[in-house]
Amino acid sequence: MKKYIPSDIEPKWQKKWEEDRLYEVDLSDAVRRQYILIEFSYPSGDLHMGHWFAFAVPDILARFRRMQGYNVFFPNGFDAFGLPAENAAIKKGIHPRDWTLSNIEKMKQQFKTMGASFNWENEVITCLPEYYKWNQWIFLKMLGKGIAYRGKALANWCPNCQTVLANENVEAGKCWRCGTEVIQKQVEQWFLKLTEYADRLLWKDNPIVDWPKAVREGQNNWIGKSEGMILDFDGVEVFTTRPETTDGATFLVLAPEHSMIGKFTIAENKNDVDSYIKQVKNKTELERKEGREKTGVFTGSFVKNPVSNKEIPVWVADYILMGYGTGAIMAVPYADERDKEFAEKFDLPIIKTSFKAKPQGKQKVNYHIHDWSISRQRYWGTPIPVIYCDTDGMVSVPEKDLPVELPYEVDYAPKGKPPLATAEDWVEVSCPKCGKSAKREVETMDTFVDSSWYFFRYLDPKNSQQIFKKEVVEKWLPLDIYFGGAEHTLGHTLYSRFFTKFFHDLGLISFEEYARKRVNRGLILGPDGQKMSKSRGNVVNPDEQVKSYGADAVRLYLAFIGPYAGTVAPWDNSGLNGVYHFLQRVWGLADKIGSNLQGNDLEARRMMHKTIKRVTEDIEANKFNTAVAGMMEWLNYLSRKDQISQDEYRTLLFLLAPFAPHITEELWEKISQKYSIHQASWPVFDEKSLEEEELPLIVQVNGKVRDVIMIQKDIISNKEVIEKKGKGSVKVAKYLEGTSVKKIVYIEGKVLNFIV
Ligand code: ANZ
Repeated sequence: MKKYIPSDIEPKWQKKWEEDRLYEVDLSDAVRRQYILIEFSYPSGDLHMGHWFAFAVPDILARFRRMQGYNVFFPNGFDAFGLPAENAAIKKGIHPRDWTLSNIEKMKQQFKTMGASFNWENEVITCLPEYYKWNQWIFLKMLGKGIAYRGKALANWCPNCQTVLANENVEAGKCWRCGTEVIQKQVEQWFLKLTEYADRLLWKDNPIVDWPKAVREGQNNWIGKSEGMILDFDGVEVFTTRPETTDGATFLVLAPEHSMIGKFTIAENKNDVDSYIKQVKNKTELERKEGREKTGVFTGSFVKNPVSNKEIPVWVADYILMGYGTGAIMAVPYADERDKEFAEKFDLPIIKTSFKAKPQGKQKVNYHIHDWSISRQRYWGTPIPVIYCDTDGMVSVPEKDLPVELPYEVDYAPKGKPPLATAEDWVEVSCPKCGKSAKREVETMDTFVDSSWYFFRYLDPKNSQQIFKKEVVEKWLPLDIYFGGAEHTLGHTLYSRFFTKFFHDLGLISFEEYARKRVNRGLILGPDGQKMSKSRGNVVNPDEQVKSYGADAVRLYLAFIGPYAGTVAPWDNSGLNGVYHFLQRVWGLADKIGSNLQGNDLEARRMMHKTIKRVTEDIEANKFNTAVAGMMEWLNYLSRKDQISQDEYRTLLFLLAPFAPHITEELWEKISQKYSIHQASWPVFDEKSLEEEELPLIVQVNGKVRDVIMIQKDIISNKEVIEKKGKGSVKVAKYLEGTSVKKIVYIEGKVLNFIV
């Protein structure tokens, strides 16, 4: 047979599969369904090795499930709004829309070289009006229910990007995108009321939903449920989780933003208090929480401790945050570390608490999670569908007028006001209520809104009348499995759960969790063991690897590199070479095909069924690496034989097909003249063939063990043959010599005893 040259076969099959719509799914048939999803990608314009690891490996599971007879839905799309497009536009003068759409085209071509079985016909691209119309629709529903609201809050503000940042987008006090120092600023913004769903978002024991413990705990900590009490100190409300320590409260602390500071500050202290408050302004929440050195200032006033009845001083300090509890605390330096540090620094009394104090107060549950700020002062996002009218105030855009399309012509260079404000023709509208001239909202939505519900839309992406058809969604969701990055533990995967619960409450769906199983994939590092990055020069380009070794080898290598969940492994070219060599051997093995397996070739049969079992169970557990190892071991065994059977070779191809779809299609066609291997049935293992065919049997003479012999399983109940075998043992024969056997006791499969 001619040589294995991947580039001769891969593009050919990719084209044919696409033409034949081989993976097309009938969504009306959900009897044996599997909805397998990978977090969609941002269209950066280049498919890197991280994408290959993210997408090519789960494709193994999708193909395997199809061969098992499941109706598999495996869509793909693009999370296409966001800052990089806008930054590229500012830098290079290309319009964000053009930049994004051409990147998508390029990436789709690259995706095709992977040979993955995506349902592209259900593609979702979030920056297109047919998608973001529904973001706006959801927003209006949320507005109607009070879940979306306009509020003012201290926000992380990036002076360079001119935008509000969510807490998780601030890394060590700096903007995650550009590295600029983040400042604190009071800004009006749109919020989604995550806090209203906080309790329902807490993970409780739920046996039907299989999410990693680290994700569930991470989300629960982020939500941060805390049960305590609100106590009153002369009109100041404090939140405490330790009311039994109230007798030890020796001072009160207000957050620098607290509204009662003015009331408590006496004239002599006013300058100090004002300058302290000013100085705190530039600190981020994180800096205040970590508080290397406690700082604060005395107001000059006192309040009464309701338990000890002592007058205690009122201080202002930035380790108290306005956004949590009531923004005021009773300080118990005897029991609380931070209060102790503060008391020591400012020489405040520390007195023993009885831990028995029982103050009057109200029970209160607090959550650390904040409402989700979703407004961005940027261009490339979903316009928020509200209109401001001098007469009617804020008015929703009527549903029939959706989508509010993003105008193409804007000046998106940062100017301290949102770029949409520069599109005057677009901004000016007539009020839907009174018809007088009014203005559109010029802020856009955080792109995390787009990704909070895209898995619903995949099921019905072209529906222009409804967000989705309930019947289809009820049949296909929750997802059977959701693959993604660990970085989305606090963010995307929680926001999606929130949207799902909101959809549930709207009556759109009957379930409340959108994914039965979540798998956080690992990470492929550069050959130097560092994160791949252009600046380090350690990037392995998948296109080049595919050119040299073929997509099948790259796929197989990525599957083999380690357990899919959590592996962090460096790229290793010799490993890629190794799997390439394996594929070559599979190719060459076709020359050894002889007659079919004979019934008595028990060992060969056992090896085959053992491998089927192993590969099947490993794929099911997302242990693609050990599945590959199983096939390698079997190949070694087969290679040692002069001849292998049709059955063996066919089975090897079937097991390998999800991993290396092109080579197996080619070989399958060669040996069987059939097409397509990807529509063939997954091999089923035969438990019987797995069993060892020999058993150990103890042979005794007068009850004493004289030998242990191996007997074939199929003769186990034939007493005559067993007796002969026993007598045939040299060790046993020694004791039987010169005696006469009076009786033979045989316990089937266990003991043979000669009584002499
Ligand atoms: C007295 C006390 C004694 C407290 C003690 C703790 C230990 P979690 O569990 O996070 O809810 N606190 C309340 N509001 C605060 C704010 N806005 N900024 C900073 N700290 C605040 O913690 C609640 C505890 O954190 C509260 O209980 C309060 O201090 C403090 F031995 O009250 B405690």
